[in-house]
Amino acid sequence: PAKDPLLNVCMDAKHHKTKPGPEGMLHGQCAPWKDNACCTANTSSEAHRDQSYLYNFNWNHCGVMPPKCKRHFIQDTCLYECSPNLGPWIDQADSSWRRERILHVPLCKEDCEEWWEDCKDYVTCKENWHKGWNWATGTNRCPWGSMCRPFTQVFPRPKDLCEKIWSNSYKYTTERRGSGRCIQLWFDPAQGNPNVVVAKYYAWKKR
Ligand code: FOL
Repeated sequence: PAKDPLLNVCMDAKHHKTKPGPEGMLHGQCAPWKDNACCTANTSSEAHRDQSYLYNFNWNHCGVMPPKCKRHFIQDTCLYECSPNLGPWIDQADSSWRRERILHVPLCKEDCEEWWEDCKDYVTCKENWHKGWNWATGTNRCPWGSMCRPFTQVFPRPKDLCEKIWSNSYKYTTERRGSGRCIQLWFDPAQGNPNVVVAKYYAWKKR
């Protein structure tokens, strides 16, 4: 049978490999993708650094981001850079830094809710972290006129966080982890990558 172009692919973005494949050593939280990944080992290490060269992005733009919150952003970076199972949601991006993006990836309810819960004590000045920063110093700082406000004010509900922060990369769902109907940020690779069947299901639905 012809191979489905929505399955087992990498998006054409800033740091992605052209095709997925095994990576002997992926760093830390990106290790679950090592058997088949769109990221290199180097990208996986950078995903764990503050102001890594990936996007020069500063997580600490309103004070230090607590580790329990930061781990979710690291996991998001690992999924975004490493997952070969996002094909059904790859879309054209009209931007200077990437040709393709992800749009409306159905995120499992628990992954979104735990992310929001663990970041409640943090503070930010922006709802959309893709656009509108002050980059004058080489890293993102809060734009003039914006104020650092509690996460719970900027993102009143988990859905607001997961959908708005990266310009609708994710869609909030009520699907549960393990259902085969939503993408998991977190998984135990001992049972294989649960997102493989999710991509197959949505690729089939799109026919
Ligand atoms: N995670 C997920 N899930 N989806 C994503 O799309 C995603 N993207 C990033 C990281 N994790 C992600 C990349 N993040 C800029 C800001 C953030 C960023 C990449 C680039 C940036 O340079 N913003 C400029 C506008 C650049 C432009 O659009 O031309 C700015 O105005 O702040």
